Amino acid sequence: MSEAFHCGYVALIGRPNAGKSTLLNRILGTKLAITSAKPQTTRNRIVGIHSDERMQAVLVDTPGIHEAWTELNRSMVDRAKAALDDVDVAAWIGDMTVLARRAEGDTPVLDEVDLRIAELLRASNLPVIFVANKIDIVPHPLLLPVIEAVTQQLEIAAAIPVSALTGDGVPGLLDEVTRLLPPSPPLFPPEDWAQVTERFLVSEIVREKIFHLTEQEVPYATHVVVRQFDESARGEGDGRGLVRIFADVVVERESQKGIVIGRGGEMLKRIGTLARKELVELLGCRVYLELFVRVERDWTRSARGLRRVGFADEP
Ligand SMILES: Nc1nc2c(ncn2[C@@H]2O[C@H](COP(=O)(O)OP(=O)(O)OP(=O)(O)O)[C@@H](O)[C@H]2O)c(=O)[nH]1
Ligand SMILES: [Mg+2]
Repeated sequence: MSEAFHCGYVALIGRPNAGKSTLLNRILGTKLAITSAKPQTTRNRIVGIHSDERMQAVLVDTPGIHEAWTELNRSMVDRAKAALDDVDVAAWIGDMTVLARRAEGDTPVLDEVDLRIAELLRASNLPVIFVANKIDIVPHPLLLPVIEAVTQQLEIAAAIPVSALTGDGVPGLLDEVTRLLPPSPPLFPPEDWAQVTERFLVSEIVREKIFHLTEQEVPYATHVVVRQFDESARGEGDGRGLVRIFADVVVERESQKGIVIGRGGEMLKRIGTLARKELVELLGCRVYLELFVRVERDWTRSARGLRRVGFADEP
């Protein structure tokens, strides 16, 4: 007897750095979302699709929910919240390295931001899976008090310990997702795995290298805009074609421009080299990448600034 097929949307929600994007990539088995050890890496809603023989989960990665001060941060948090309006299930990704440490001490396990997330999820009326992430580095006995603290705030459908890094626990998470998604035929062909443009992926890959290579406020003040994506010489997918990409790296101060370019252009060269290597894999052909750094003064601080750099039009 064959079981009904399940399909629907799942939002990955949580604080910055919890491992939402790492989990998305792990489930898809490929890199879609950029990740970094720095918080607030993801700024958009990024949609990836997991299909197997019993279900299709349309996964929506979101920016981390945090105390937002600038217009950019507010806009990121708004996008995360809005994601809850369009999904069937919410997965609350918790960073156990943070939560379990609190459980061990005598500070409350959930802080103000965590409580706000619980409140948002309660108000959404969605079935919630609490995903206890990073269990590869947290002793299992510490999970229980964390899960207890969560269930005191919110009725959850399940609590699943996972490691997005190693994949441990992820099959069990997908079982739970299947159970909670409504019976429905697939919404997308099984070969579809993402709903993003190549242009967007290109800008994200460049931005990721900036997150990895620069410090302090610089990654947070940087936006990447693909100005030109010329695939007229892309060819037939035999790897010999060429895509020419011209992208702007937008920062908000002259001093940041200096840092991104580096002494003798050395930093920009490192960013470009690492990004280009990954773009060759992504696009399956040779890549010419030219980066141009420019200043859009205080762009993160106003709605007008977000519009000027094009962030306001992104998903
Ligand atoms: N040890 C360990 N590290 C993890 C795990 N999952 C994620 N990380 C690390 O945690 C950091 C943050 O991961 P991301 O996936 O970028 O986190 P995020 O929740 O998407 O963060 P934002 O985009 O900033 O909201 C990275 O350094 C990851 O390698 C895990 O299961 N175990
Ligand atoms: Mg992320």
